[in-house]
Amino acid sequence: MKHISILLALLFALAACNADSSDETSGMPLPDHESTASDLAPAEPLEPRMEDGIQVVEIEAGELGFAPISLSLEADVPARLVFTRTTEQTCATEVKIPAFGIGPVDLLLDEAVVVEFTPTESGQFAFVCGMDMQEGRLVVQS
Ligand SMILES: [Cu+2]
Repeated sequence: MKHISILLALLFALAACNADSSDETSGMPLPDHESTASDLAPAEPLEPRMEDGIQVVEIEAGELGFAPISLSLEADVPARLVFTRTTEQTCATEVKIPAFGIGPVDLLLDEAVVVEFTPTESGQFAFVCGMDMQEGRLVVQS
């Protein structure tokens, strides 16, 4: 049930974000307006920073889910994802990366939990909470 209220909260947040742009999108043809596409597109995958040859990304598991929700990784380079759960109001008390056989790993409140692996193939892979409901995305490129 928590997922439903989180979803609703997200929808309300999205509706609020879109409210001020409703005037320009109500007309039939979309004006050739540079911000339109990026307003609707999902967030660009976050680039990791390199530390001693390891791609490092910090990921927060908060009330609205994982942040960043999408990150890019280079294939065949070791990756270190540092998860920190910052709320009790989430079911993301575990994380899994099924494509790479990782987890479930416990996410303790306000504790940095390190997940290390080397993505060996390119593609898009999910990292998910223990119940496969909250989800983020790894975009692996070779
Ligand atoms: Cu869940």
